[in-house]
Amino acid sequence: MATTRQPPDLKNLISVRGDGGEIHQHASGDAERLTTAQGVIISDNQNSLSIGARGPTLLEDFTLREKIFHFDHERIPERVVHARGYGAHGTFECTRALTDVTRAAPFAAVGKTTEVFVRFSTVTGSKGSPDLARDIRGFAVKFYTDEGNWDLVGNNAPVFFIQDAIKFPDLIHAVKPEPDREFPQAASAHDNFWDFISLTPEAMHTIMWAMSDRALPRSFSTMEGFGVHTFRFVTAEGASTFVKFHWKPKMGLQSVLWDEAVKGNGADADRHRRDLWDAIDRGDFPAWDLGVQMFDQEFADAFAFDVLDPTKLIPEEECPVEIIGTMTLNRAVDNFFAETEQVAFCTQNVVPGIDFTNDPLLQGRNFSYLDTQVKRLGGPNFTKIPVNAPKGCPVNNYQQDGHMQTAARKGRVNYEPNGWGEGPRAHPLEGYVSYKAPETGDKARIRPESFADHYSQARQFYISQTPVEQGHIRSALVFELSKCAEPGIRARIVSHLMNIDQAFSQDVADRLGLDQMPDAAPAARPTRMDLAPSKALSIQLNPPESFKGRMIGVLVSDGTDATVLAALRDAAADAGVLVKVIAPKIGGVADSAGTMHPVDERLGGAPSVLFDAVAILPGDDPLDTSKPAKDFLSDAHAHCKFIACSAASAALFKACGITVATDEGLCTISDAASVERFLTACTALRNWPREATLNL
Ligand code: HDE
Repeated sequence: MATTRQPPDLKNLISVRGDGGEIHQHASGDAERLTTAQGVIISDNQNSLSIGARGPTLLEDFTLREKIFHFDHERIPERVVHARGYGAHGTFECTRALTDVTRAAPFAAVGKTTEVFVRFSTVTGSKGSPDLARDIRGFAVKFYTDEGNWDLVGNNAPVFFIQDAIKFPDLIHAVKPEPDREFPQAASAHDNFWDFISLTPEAMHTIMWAMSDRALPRSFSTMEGFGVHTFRFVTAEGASTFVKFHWKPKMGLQSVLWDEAVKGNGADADRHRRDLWDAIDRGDFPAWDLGVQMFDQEFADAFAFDVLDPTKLIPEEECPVEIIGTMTLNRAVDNFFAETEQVAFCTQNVVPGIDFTNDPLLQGRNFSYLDTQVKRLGGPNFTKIPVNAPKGCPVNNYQQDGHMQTAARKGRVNYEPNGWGEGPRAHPLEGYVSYKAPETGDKARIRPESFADHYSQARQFYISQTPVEQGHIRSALVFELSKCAEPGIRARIVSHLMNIDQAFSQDVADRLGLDQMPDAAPAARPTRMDLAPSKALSIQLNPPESFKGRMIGVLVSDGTDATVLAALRDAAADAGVLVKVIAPKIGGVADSAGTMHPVDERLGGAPSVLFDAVAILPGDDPLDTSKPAKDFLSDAHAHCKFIACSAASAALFKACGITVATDEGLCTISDAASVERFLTACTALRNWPREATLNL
């Protein structure tokens, strides 16, 4: 599948004589003909039509006018949120039929496949912002089912910052660049965001997710996805079961450290999209299991929180996640703009068998997404754009006209009912029927009492993390709040953290240099201390099964040991681990046997933050004198990565002040057996005990 580039066909470079003398231009030869949008073949794509070689350009040059006109209109408004995103096509395969709980088409039979399009995104940054911002990630899936399109527009966190849609514009205004100065970009570390959060206690649970390693995923394929809201499965008979959706990555969960993210964004701002593109290109298709938590009204009534409250999750220990299918992304887009930019997810796109609940955030979203698509895509016919059009079933209705209409009905009939005996009619049994939820109540603006506990699950998330992960949350808060110039904001946030955990808030306060602890924020409900830790909430307690799909950066120089390099390459290939060779010169590197090896990256151009583990295998070249080599090793060490070394790498280790003997993450490799041991050790992803020794 790897794409190779052909050099331009120089045979087609012909000479033509213009008034100004001899010039060169590319002629078509046997190639396809270049045309205008009207289909007229273009004779010259290099020179505008003018009077004389140095004279004025003519208004009648329709080729020039059309080309520039189209270019001037190439941009559409970027998404208000989730502007930075990347998509791919794939397939969902049902592994457990759910006909007893839903008539939803994708779950009709084991083995049934449904085409999907997925777009991952960050929330805050603009379209050109770096991939590894600290942020929640969007995880939006369009199922092209044979009963219409179903969009599951989720995030990589199962909870959200706010409980009611009416607060969304304020939340997003606060986190986006501040309006007078238009910075910071793709960052929540600024006064406006934390000011808003400090006055929004319901955000505390999601803040814990956003400050955790979850907000720095290693790649799209190592993060979970969640539908967030409670939805309904509905049977053909109209019976309803509540459901929460979970995507579980086959590669396992993995995140990076903040320092890696910062440096990685500089080294490769496109890291996540490149990772997805490359994985699909080499046939290493990213996959997720789809899991569901299903429960009835009785469970909902007994649950400690309101299942309609989007700031709450249901711990997997209380309601298991049952796997019902697998999604595999196996096809990159042909064109980013046509597909990824124009894809229009709408939460209200549901199919028979899936229905909404009264989650006020979901209700607001159902209203919002159509508006945003009309604004972005210019009219109501965006559903005809191929990436948005249903694939699994016909579209047949009387909607007509509007901007960019491409699917006009033939004939006289454009209304229903009609006496002509033509055209589509509704079908009461096959069509979408909403769940008959009985509703009563006063018309009023009321937040339910059952939404009032803002701290208990924030605490539950915190105590579910390993000590290392808890440390990362505290460091993230210290970093972010230190970027707030207004001391009062820092103190207000600490006053909320006090309701989550005393030692936690004290540590953050100490590291912020708060002169005295504030009073704890007044809590509408006291924090529950009895909620048990949930293992599923920790990344580190759920390590991957293997190191497959990860990447080792192998730093070599001329004379590198041929046997060790070959053993590492062979073992990595067997384990499905990628190897990138990094050397002082991109032109190639010679091993100890004199064999030349291609080099993937030049030292200095590929810092170790881009790799999951590294190997330092120098030859005769004095790598130890070079700063890029020292940075490569020091960073890998500081980021707790597994590091393979050889006898020849001792000088570089010494130059970096790293002692091999004291660290289990440092593995000397000399033959196939030791290489095997190194790769097995790498399955742990990081040697976390090292972090405590680093004094970061
Ligand atoms: Fe969105 N959201 N959102 N959102 N959202 C958009 O729609 C909105 C919310 C999510 O890859 C917009 O097409 C409101 C929660 C994703 O194209 C917009 C509210 C969750 C994506 C919009 C929310 C999401 C969006 C901007 C509060 C997780 C990217 C562009 C009521 C469950 C989809 C667009 C893609 C995009 C509105 C809250 C996820 C403006 C009003 C909660 C993954 O319509």
